[in-house]
Amino acid sequence: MARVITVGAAQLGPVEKSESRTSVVTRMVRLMETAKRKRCDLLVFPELALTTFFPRWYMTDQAEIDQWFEAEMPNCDTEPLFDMARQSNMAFHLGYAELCTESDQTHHYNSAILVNKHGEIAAKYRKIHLPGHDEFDPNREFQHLEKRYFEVGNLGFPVWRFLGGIFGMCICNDRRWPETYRVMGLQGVEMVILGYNTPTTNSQSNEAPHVRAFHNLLSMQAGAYQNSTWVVGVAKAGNEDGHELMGGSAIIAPSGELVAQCLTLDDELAIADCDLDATIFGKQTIFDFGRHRRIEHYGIITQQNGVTLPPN
Ligand code: ING
Repeated sequence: MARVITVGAAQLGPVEKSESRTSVVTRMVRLMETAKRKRCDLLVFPELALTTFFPRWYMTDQAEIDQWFEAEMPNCDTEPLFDMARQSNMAFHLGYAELCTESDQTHHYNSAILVNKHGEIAAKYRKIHLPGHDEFDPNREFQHLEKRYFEVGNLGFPVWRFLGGIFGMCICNDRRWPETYRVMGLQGVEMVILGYNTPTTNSQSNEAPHVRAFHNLLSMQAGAYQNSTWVVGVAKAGNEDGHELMGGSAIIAPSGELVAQCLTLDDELAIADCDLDATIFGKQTIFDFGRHRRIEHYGIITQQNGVTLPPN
């Protein structure tokens, strides 16, 4: 019996500083309407979908920083997305900047949620691998201040039973770390969903843009293949106030093969029928962790962070 889910990668084009949440949500609802016509079961929006990629800007005033965050979810700006989910019988993924209060402390996370077909939040993830830096860096062509504006996610990499399968989430830079997929792979994940806002160029080197596009797919295709899971990676793309973000949103099969990809840097839908049962063969043969993985023979990991070099 196949467990086919029709997935829409809902890439967003640029969101500039001046664009309102209402305007962005209107664009997102339009993509949901198209996805409904194409019978999508799940629609995946990018990381920080509701605003411009504000970590590129150096800010010191907390009120100015907090304007980019959502204090509630859903809220009056995003409620139309939840309404569309209910009306369209369609689940969706949303990345956004989360402002929350936990035990009387205010926290700022780069977060993502899974919303079910009833418009209810079924899962939440908070970004763990925060790239960039926390103070203004004059040596960079542009800033990447995620370490300044977000705390490290405190929810780990859980998986959830969702839409008849096992789903997990990560966000952007998380996709570059093999641990991200393996931690979820060890929990039987069948589809990893992620959004990204990735600058087309490297602020610290003259890396060619095609290399960045290569690394984007390499990371996601490897994660998919090595854990026999679907991976859906969706960009916010295009030129935001003079800063280029790459596109390349993709739906990747458990074999690691590229099944669908967005071709533009605008609002665009790439759709694929994803059979969750396609994950079974890899999990029961080459990546049957129980039969083949021998972590007890890998040698002792002397430290969790940094590199342990061999003696000279
Ligand atoms: N963006 C980038 C990403 O990981 C980056 C930052 C790009 C880091 C390329 C290293 C190399 O895709 C976010 N938002 O994490």
